Amino acid sequence: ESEQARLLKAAETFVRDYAREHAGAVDPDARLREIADEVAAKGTYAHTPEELTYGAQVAWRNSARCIGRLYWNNLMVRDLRHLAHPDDIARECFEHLRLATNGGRIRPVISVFAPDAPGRPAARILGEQLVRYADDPRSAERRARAQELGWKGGEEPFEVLPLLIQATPESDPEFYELPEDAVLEVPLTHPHRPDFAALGLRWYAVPAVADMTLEIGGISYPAAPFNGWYMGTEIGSRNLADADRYDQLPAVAQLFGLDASDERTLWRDRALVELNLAVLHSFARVGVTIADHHTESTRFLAHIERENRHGRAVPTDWTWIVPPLSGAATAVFHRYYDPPDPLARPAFLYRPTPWA
Ligand code: HEM
Ligand code: NRG
Repeated sequence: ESEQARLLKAAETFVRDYAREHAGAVDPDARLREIADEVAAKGTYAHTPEELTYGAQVAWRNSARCIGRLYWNNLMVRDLRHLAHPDDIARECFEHLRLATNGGRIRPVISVFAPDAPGRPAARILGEQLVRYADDPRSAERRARAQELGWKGGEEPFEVLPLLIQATPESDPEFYELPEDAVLEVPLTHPHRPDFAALGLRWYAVPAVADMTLEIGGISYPAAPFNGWYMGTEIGSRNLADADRYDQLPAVAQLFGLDASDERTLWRDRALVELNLAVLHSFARVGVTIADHHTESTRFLAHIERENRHGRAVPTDWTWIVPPLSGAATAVFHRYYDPPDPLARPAFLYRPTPWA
């Protein structure tokens, strides 16, 4: 099967889905003839702004690992397909963070930069998220890469890494320090323990995933960073708690005087609760949107009900949806789900390496 045949087939599925969900707004046959002409002439085609918005929103709706999908329809889609140069991408990533941060009232946003074209892959944003810290073991590779490129930093705890943007597989990435006004951070405090602040913990406000490819109607958008808001457990149960991340449970246990010499004191569990409580308390204290895992679980079940009323399944990966704290105490634990469909499109896809 030729590349063009594959593209046309994917476009057909997408355009017909779009038409079905926008009854009367478009004639899919006419639109598909237009796309066929464009593909014959150029080997690719361009989505209309409306198709791009719908495609990005449905990619979110299809994300089987995301508990936050109730608001899929409210994703703000920034059409930046005319931008392909790393300098422009960096500048608009900073603007993305400002728009998403919105003074603390986090808004879900996606910025869609130029797509891959036949024989001409688009630029890549290297690293998992727009904002990451240099001393997070998960970012060791990005930190080393930045330092190789001449970045002077990475000595202090919780230093924000520069963005790395690579224009082509052959060129070196460029690095861009994030402006201070683009990165809102939250110092962690505890509602009943003033000495918690002395742990020196903090986290950033906006989780903006930058290493997944948005695929819509056969077109790949590898530079399409997106964000929602945090669920507290992502920070309190994983980022700061995992032994191969910030590994803070021993320090928290010590602060609270827990007996860490015996697993049966459940010191890990008690430390996890205190840490998660501190995360939720701290974000609320400085007015930054964050969800607790009980509320987000209930919202997700409301999402399933609403989708089912619209005649749609909600493909769901239980192992990612159940929160990493008090799993069985949340509403999402106690049921089965529609199985994830790896072929569902539009989608956010992993890539084994930035250029694969
Ligand atoms: C995964 C929550 C918005 C797409 C997740 C995870 C959580 C979550 C807790 C699991 C992360 C992990 O365990 O590491 C939320 C919340 C949102 C939100 C509370 C608030 C609005 C979004 C948006 C998009 C999105 C706006 C895309 C437009 C995804 C995808 C994954 C995911 C693709 C899977 C990531 C992966 O496989 O690594 N989300 N999300 N989410 N979310 Fe959301
Ligand atoms: N667990 C990761 C973030 C993954 C995506 N989570 C979201 N996405 N909430 C972490 O940094 O902890 N989102 O788009 O809101």
